[in-house]
Amino acid sequence: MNEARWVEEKLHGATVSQRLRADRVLLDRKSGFQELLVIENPIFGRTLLLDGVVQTTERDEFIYHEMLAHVPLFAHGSARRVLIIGGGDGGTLEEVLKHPNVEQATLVEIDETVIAASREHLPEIAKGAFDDPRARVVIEDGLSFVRATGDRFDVVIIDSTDPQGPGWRLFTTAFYTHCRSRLNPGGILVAQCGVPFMQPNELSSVACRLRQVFREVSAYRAAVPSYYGGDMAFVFATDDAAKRRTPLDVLERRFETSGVTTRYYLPEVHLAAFALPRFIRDLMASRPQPATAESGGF
Ligand code: AG3
Repeated sequence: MNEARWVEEKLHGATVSQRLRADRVLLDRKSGFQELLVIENPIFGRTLLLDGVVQTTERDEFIYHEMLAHVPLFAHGSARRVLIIGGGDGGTLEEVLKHPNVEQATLVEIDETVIAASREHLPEIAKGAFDDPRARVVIEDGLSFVRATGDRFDVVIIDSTDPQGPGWRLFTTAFYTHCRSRLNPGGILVAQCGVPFMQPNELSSVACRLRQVFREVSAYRAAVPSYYGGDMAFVFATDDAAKRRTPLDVLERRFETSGVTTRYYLPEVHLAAFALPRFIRDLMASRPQPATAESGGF
């Protein structure tokens, strides 16, 4: 057995961090884009870190991936074509493909080594989704993909890293503008937006940029234990305000008829997730603060 090693997360500048005991190191390598680390921890199971930041873990990935996929898909109700930007571990892809209405899910990942590492070391996350005939994988930077593609989508899901690494382009107004132009009428875009208590500027900047592009911008949240510091925020943007207000009985009917099985998502959880505590609501409406060293340059 390997000697236990502790891995300290590098995320919130040098101010505070979480540490995970790595009873095994399954992978420790650099790709052309970032550093990949897969460890095994007794609480979280196998855990993927990119550039020292926890991306996903076997034990709590269901919370994040279910909320990222099912909230826009059930709010939409008849999505056939879904675009996932990032998400190389395949967890979002797996949730999206649970929907029988989805005819094709396109996953655009900049770093193919993330997909290879996840398929090898974290097979329980994608659960074979990459082999589903409805899955289409494109290895490309998300911004160039949305700029160039002629395809149209009903839902766009941005399953990115934080803006400090190669994913920074996925936080720009230009990227959101291209995404919107690839959405069919009634389309929805969602994106992970960090932990607002720790990364307030990430949420206020993204909300502000999205508002330049979409008519209706709101946020919802879920606590994901391996993302240190409280609730994670997800932004929800659309030109069709009714999609944000899909009522409970409609969500319940869609959920039941879909046959989708979940461990976190439920129609009631969906609606409740949009109830924002005051400080998060204020962040959605506030001007982003100038970047500091602690905010990771964001
Ligand atoms: N991407 C989101 C990781 C966010 C980490 N941020 C944080 N802890 N504040 C996860 C990719 C999983 N498919």
